[in-house]
Amino acid sequence: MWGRAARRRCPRGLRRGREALLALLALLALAGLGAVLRTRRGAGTAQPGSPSTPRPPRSGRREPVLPRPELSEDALGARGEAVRLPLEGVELRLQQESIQLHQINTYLSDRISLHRRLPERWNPLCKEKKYDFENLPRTSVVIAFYNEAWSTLLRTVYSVLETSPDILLEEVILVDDYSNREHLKERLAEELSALPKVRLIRANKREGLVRARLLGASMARGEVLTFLDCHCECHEGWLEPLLQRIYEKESAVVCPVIDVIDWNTFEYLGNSGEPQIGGFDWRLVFTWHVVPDRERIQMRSPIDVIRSPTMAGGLFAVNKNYFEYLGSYDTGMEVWGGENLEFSFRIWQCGGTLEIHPCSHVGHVFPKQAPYSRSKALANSVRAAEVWMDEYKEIYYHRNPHARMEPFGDVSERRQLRAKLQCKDFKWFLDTVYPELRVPEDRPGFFGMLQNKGLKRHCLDYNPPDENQIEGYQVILYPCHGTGQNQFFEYTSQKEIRYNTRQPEGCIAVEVGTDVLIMQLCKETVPENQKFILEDGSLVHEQSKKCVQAVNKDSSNSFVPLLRECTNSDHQKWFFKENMS
Ligand code: LR7
Ligand code: MN
Repeated sequence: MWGRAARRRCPRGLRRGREALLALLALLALAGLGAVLRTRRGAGTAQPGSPSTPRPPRSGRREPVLPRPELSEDALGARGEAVRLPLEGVELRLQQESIQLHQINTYLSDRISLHRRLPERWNPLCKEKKYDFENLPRTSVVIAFYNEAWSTLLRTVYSVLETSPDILLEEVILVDDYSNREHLKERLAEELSALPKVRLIRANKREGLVRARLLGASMARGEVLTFLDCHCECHEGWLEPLLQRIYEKESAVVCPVIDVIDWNTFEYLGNSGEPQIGGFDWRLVFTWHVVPDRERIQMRSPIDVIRSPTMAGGLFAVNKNYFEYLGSYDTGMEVWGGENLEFSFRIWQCGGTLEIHPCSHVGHVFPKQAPYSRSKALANSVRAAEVWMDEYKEIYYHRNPHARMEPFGDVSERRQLRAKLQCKDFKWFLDTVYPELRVPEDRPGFFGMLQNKGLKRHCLDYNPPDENQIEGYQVILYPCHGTGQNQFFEYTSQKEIRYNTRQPEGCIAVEVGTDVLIMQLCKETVPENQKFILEDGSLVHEQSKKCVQAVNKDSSNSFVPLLRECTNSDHQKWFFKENMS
């Protein structure tokens, strides 16, 4: 059962969940959504499957829905290896244009088979795992897409059909989120109509991925919903572990391991070792990190599920009734972003678990850069913070002063949902689910931009070339911009100057014998070279007893922070500011 609130009110809550979804559907339809709203098969779908509620054994094939067509060994990228086409002239230009348009090398993708095989990327133990095929719940796979390239979209569909056991796959629902590319119109409908179990529905205005997915979910007949992005490739055996886990535990939301497909070479990367789990930093940016020991000692084997504080967002399976009970998604979220952390917080705080199954692998093409505007992500994150983070939302706002100004709409319904489900608070989440995340002190007057007094509006700034590898570069000075990010620092009671908009956190340091400020990773016990004393505006490096000064760089007009003998000059004075006002 589904935890405290659920145990008492589950059937009612369920019905209400469904009513709410139907009401939402009606609303969406009114708003002009869902040109092809077909009636759902019976409003009362089966009760969620679990060992305690056995369903009559089903028959069906364990083989995939479709067989993989023969493919010659030397076909391009036929086994997931990297491909680089030797192009010149017109062809090279076409390839570049395709990258320009999709931020993915779709010129190459179009030349790789839609039915290619993938190299084995799972733990060998996964092959020996047995599944209750006859008893497992069936799933609807829901794939929303917006202006996706032909071959990446079709390869996703074929890979689902060619890797999913027939007996487990109810259907594949493709939701066109009001794309305007020609190839996604009649031609796509025609191509898909020839495929078994595949349905195509179209929004008739741009809904964004949250409402597009919900439109698909509202039509789903399967007991489980499995969401995928529209540029994925499923690895052999990806589906069984997800469904088996949900069969064992209805309130488990289960993600596959996400392997990387290179946007330029279409190489299928990833490994059979231990997967990474999801976290976030205090800007509410999703992060990956290694499995903590506290989790590893709980696992009964290397192929046991791994609990994860958050999910990346696009690829997961959930019992459909449980998804509705949990409040599906926040329909006030637009386009892209934020829904993954919102859902992660909600799963944990409201009694579910979020897990990654090491035996389920799915590849995802990470584009070169975002192919469409994602400016709504900020408002979406604010909605998540406002509903789920309690007073900890301030830590987020400190690092994104602009978020405080962002109009985020009405979240009262989502707060009511939280109350109705009697969800736990964010402190519980941090303490229990994500203890690795340090909670900043953010003492008044000791966080924000660190501005120099002698210069006009110049602030400490750190701009790592690689977001995921922040240590090693020099701290600089830059005109204050007031948007947090690279200019956000926190001075702690442990005398560190923390650069903690990222995970893992950086700490400003000075190597012995040098006078430059560089970034290192923070440590459990603060190293001597990371200690600073901030007093009366002076910033003294404790180990060297020298002061941080804005120093004119080779008599140009630009300044850098360096250690100098203390003089009390304004160029050695620093003060924290929260925003530009
Ligand atoms: O307006 C839109 N309408 C849509 O239907 C915008 C997007 N979409 C579709 C889109 O075509 C795609 O199928 O929604 C899906 C996700 O959009 P992407 O692929 O542009 O997103 P992403 O892969 O860059 O981003 C990740 O974070 C998102 C936050 O909102 C979503 O949760 C994505 O599903 C998620 N992707 C993954 O988790 C795959 C692994 C990436 C990582 C880490
Ligand atoms: Mn994606």
